[in-house]
Amino acid sequence: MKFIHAADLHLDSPFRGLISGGLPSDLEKKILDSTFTSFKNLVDDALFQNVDFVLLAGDLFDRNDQSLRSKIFLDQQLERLNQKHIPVFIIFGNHDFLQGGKDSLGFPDNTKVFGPKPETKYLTLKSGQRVAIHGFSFNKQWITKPIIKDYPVADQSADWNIGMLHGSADSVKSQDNYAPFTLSDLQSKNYDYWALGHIHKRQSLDNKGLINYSGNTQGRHINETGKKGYLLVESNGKSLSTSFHSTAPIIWQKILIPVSSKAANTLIKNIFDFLHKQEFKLTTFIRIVLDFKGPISDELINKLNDGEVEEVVRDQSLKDWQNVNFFVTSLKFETSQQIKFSQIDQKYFDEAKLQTLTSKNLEEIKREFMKYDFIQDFLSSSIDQKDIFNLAAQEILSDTLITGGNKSDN
Ligand SMILES: [Mn+2]
Repeated sequence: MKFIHAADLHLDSPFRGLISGGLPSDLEKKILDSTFTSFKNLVDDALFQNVDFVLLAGDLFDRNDQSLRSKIFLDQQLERLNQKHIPVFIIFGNHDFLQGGKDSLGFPDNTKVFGPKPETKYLTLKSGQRVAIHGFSFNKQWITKPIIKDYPVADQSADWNIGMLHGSADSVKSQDNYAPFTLSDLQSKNYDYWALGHIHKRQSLDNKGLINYSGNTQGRHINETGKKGYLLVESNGKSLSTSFHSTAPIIWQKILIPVSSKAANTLIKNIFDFLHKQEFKLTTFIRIVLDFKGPISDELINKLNDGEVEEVVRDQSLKDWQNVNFFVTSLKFETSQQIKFSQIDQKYFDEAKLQTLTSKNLEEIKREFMKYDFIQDFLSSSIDQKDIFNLAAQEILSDTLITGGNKSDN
C-alpha cells in the first residue's frame, strides 16, 4: 500500500497582508498561484508514484464561499487522478465546511467525500488488500463536541484501518472549537494510521510517526516557515513508514543576522552581503531578524523603529527577486539594550511585567478572539507574542507617563 496524506491546501488563499504592498506583477502572480501550484505538484507526484489513493484532510478551500477558480482547479486535478483510477478521499474542515449535500459537489467518480457523522469507506487495493478509511466532515465552522468519540474502533476484517480527522489535538493547541481530541482518544481506536488536518505545522503526535499532521501545502505567512508539502505513506509487510515531500513553490524563513552597530547604509549593505552568500533553491520569503552585538545609536534605532530600514531593504530585494530568488518581507531587530524609563522604577515595572505579560494570560485573553479565523490569521501572521508584550508594555508606560499617576516613591 502506498498513499498520500495532505491537508490544509487553502486553495486561493488571498495573501492579503502580503499582496497589498504594490509588488511586481510576476511576483504577485507567483504568490496568488502558489496554493494551486503546490497541489498541482502533489498530483504530479501521485501520478508519477502511482499511489493507491490520496487522502485530503480538510481545509481544501481557504474560504467557505469557495471561489470559482479554486473549485474548477480542484475538479481538474481530481479528474487527472480519476483518469488513472486513483481514488481520493476528502473530509472538509472548518474553513470549507460542508453545506448542503455532499453529492452536489460534482466531483469525479474517484472522489469520495465523508459526511458530517463519522463513517467508514472501504477500498480494495490492486494487491487485493482491503482498507477501511474512517472520517467525517465539518458541517459548520465550529464543532466543540469531541466527534472522535463517535469514530468506530478498527474493523478487524480489513487489512488496514486509517482515520482521517480535521481538528485540534489538545497537546498542540487547547482550542475546543475544532472537534477536539487527545492522543489517547486516537490510539484507543487501534487504527494503523491517522491522517490529521487543521494544524499547519507538520508533526507527529506519536513516537512511531503514524499519527500525523501533514501541515499545510503552502505557507501563507512568516509563522508558517519551512518546506511544505505532503506525507507519502508506504507499507512494508505489516508496518508503515512515512516520508515528507516538498511541493510548495514558495517558502518562508526567518534569518537571524548578527550585526554590530553601524550607520544605516552600511547595515543595509551588510544585510545583502549576508543574503547573497546564501543559496535559495526555492523562492524564499524572508523575515530578517537583526541581532545586535553591542550598543546601537539612537539614530539607527529610530530608523529601525519607524520602518525606514525595513522599507529600503524590502524594496531593494524586490528589484532583483527572480535572480536572487528571495524577497525580504519584513525586518525586526533584537537588542539587549534596555529602553530606559526614568520616571518610574524600572525594577518594579520589570517585576510586574514578568507577572502580568505571561503566555497564560495572553492565551486567556485571546481565546475568545481566536475562534474567528481571520483574527487568528492576523494574530499569527503579523505579530508574535513578543511584539504584543512590547506593545503592551509601551502602552502601559505611555499611559503612566502621560497621566503622571502612580509614580513609584520607593
Ligand atoms: Mn487550515
